[in-house]
Amino acid sequence: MQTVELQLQSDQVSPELRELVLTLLSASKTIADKVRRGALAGVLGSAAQQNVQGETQKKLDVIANDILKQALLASAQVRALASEEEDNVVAANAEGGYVVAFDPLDGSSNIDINGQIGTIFTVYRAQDVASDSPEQFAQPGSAQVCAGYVLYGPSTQLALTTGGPSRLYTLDTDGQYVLTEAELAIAPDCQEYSINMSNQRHWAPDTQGYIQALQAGSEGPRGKDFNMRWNGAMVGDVHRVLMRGGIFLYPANTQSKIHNGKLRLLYEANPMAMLVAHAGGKAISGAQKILDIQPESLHQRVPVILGASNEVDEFSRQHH
Ligand code: AHM
Ligand code: MG
Repeated sequence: MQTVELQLQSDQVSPELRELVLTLLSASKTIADKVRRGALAGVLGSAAQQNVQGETQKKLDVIANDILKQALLASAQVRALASEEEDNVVAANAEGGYVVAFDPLDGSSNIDINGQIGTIFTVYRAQDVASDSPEQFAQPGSAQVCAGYVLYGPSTQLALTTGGPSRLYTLDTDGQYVLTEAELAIAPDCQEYSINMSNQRHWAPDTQGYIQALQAGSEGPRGKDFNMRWNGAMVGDVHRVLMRGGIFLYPANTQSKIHNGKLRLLYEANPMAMLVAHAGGKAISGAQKILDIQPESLHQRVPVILGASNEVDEFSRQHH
């Protein structure tokens, strides 16, 4: 039995980063416990307040954010943190060598239906600027030292990379994350796609053409049938891609509110792009690799197309 603690040691992850990852995981276990108890823990429903992006927060968004924030503020390794649920960068320990960004509870609309939800996180090296400066996070995804998510599903699972392979762990009843897939690998070809079809009329013509070709199946230009799956939680949809392949898309949208896609670069697109890249897949925003994007603001949104490498290439070929 290989616990995440032992695996991080054998992967020669520095003691400081190890400590930081274990702090994140300890917080995730507290969240997992509340998620599991659901209505019994009084965590369902709306918090009757909005975040900086104008989204109504659920109680569990706020609870998960507070659990992670308190844990990270108490860590000697953390210089600053950023969260979907925090307007600005929050300063932590001036001596810390790392900064952490997270989406405390991804897939908020699944909370009240007992659907898949998760915590997405990423770690960068702290920069030589004020702890609470947005510059701490003005680093491209290629500079991430660690990325992962915890999926609160029928099992609680952790996908994690510290620069080597993307690995999968499962939370045991004794509170240990145990290695269950040493190297996740996304096959280059696929027959499954994941997209919110209700936005179809708002997509760019190239995106509409690409999806129409998939829908045409074996009679169309692609010459094969495709299936479609959509969890409504990125963490669940990307997990499926990591487990059995496929392509996930949240493309640009002509609706003004999500003109540049819905998903956030810092704490959604980048960590997922790193996990996918370290499992042999690709992640792009259109013309650019997600991991190459130079961030312009903390809560910046980007189109996300990720998964099977040949399928992502096929999407690119149809977008000029
Ligand atoms: P959230 O972080 O507030 O939960 O929003 C992000 C989620 C993603 O998990 C998911 O891919 C997307 O929003 C689904 O959005 P929609 O159903 O509006 O298309
Ligand atoms: Mg999210």
